[in-house]
Amino acid sequence: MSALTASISKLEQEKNQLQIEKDELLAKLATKTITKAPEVIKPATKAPIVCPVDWHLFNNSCYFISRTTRDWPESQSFCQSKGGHLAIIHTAEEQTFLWDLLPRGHWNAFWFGISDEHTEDQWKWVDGNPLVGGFWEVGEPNNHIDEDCGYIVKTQVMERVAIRSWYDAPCSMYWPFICEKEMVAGASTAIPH
Ligand SMILES: [Ca+2]
Ligand SMILES: [Ca+2]
Repeated sequence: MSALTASISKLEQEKNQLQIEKDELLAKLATKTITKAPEVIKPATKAPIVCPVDWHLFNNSCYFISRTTRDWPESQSFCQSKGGHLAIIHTAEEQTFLWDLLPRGHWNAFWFGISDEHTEDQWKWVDGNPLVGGFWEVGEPNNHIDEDCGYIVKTQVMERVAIRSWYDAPCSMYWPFICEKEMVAGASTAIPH
């Protein structure tokens, strides 16, 4: 009888030990399942912005330097027909990027997206925001002959610099112009012809 009791006691000990091992194995399995899950989720990669032919990428915008001439309102209409607007230039880096794209000439002038046509000497961008700072030539803007539209000049004179190249002129002048179109990474880059 006592031998039988001892046998039962031994079997119960073995049962308890097996229960402990089973719990440990289940715990290990649970850990493996949890740590494996994140590997399945990969971060989505954004497609890079690609500008159409004749458009140039800077930050998240594409820029177009026209070869034809228009007055300032027609220039803005042309840019809008491409889903953009006359260029809005906020930083010296952006100004310098555009300057480097422009060809030199006797008096090469290019409209961009600023005017004071609504209130004299209150310069506004084509998106309605007021100008802060700017890259005017010394003595400009001077409203010399009722001048309400902004343009950039690049000449053969090498001393001229990007950050002092803005002038004002009558909006009816016919000049080439600079369009800008803000782009969204991964979105369609189609620009209507
Ligand atoms: Ca003016
Ligand atoms: Ca002027």
